[in-house]
Amino acid sequence: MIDSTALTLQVRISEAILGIALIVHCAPSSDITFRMPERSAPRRAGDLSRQIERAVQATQIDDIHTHLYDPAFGDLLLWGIDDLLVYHYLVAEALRYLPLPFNRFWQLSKTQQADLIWEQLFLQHSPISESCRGILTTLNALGLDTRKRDLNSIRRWFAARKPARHVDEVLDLAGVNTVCMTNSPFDDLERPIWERGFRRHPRFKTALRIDPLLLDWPRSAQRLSEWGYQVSRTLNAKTLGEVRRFLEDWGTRINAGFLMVSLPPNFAFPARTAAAILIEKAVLPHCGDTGRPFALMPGVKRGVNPGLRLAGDGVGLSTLAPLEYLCATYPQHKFAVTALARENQHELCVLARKFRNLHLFGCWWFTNTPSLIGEITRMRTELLGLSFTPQHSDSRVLDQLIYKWRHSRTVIHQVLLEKYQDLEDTGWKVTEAELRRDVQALFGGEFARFCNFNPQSDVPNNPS
Ligand code: RAT
Ligand code: ZN
Repeated sequence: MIDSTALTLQVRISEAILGIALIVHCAPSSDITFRMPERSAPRRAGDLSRQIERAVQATQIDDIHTHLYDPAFGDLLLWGIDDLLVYHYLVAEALRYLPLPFNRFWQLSKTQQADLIWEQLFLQHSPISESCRGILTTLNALGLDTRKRDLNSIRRWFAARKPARHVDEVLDLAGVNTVCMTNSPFDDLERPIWERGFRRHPRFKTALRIDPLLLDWPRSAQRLSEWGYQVSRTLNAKTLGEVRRFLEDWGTRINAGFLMVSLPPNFAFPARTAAAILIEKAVLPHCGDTGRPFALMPGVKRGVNPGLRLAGDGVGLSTLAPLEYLCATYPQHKFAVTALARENQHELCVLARKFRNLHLFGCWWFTNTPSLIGEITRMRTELLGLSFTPQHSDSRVLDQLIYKWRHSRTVIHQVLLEKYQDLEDTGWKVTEAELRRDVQALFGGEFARFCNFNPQSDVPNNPS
């Protein structure tokens, strides 16, 4: 006896077969063969998830933007529990609770600030924000017992670490191969170390950061002239030539992989501003000569609340027309971009589809939270496939590499699982070797390809 469910199923199958027969019949004669959707022996979701997890965990990351320093820079390389606690992301959160004038907070020692932040964000309230959770992920991964809530024993544990060994152990624990520093000749603590020279750590790469040069030309003109460059405040041909010499000197001295600048939301290009003139007449010629990409980070409103110091910067929606202009007008140049505003992400993806000299990277700063990494990475894969770099850590404290990458890896795994699951539903099979290849592309391979790619030797852009 056939029950009604089986009967309905049989009718549906017959309808489906009839539908396919009609399509085949009506289709113009071709060598396309039609068949029922492939459903045989699908890989179990658990297996696929494990394979992706293996690829995501095993792939060593090239972290393309951090604020860490080569250990040769001594105290400039921050690490340990107090530096973790006084990270400006946590300062902003703690000062929301602390009944203390900002200047009183800044007068305290680092240890006192850390004590207050621990008290407010970990003991008086549950530490559920991304930055707080990050500290606990880090401590837990390092083998410390977070249940004890004992700040002083955590301090003692770090005090017993040997910095030189700690660096490699943290990088290894974080699954990070190399980190790219943010190197600024305008930083008075950093500059003399470069001038003196030192033996480079092979896992620390360099990027030349030029915010002051572009965003505060009067002050930078003064500094460049102190350093022997013949510049005037007027951006005439001689001055621009000297700025190029400065970029050349520092690009070579630090062996910079690329140049970087963060920009306000209203950045304009082309324009008669010092920033736009310097970009057009010094930065882009330098990048053209050397093949170095220019990384732009639009959307930061500096000093929205200056009393908070480093924690006082905000976000604004950027106009991306200047970026479109740059990509279209300088097809031989390479632009790497991360935008701070969530609302800029979709337009940016569409722009990257139009211009292959544009590489999108990272979920920057306020977008480096699990929910936004998920959203942005999903959108990027849907519009760009694998031709982008989903994340950079922006770590300022060495140990942060552990949590920033643990948290990001988890989200990237989830997004990839969804995407490969969708592929499997079509009958397409991705091998484990292909999964590893794809993850390597996302974790630094694609950025390396972009940096080495020479747009001049290839056919022009072909917008889709
Ligand atoms: O994320 C941060 O730590 C910010 O303070 C900025 O440094 C930002 O990442 C930048 O590079 O300007
Ligand atoms: Zn940064």
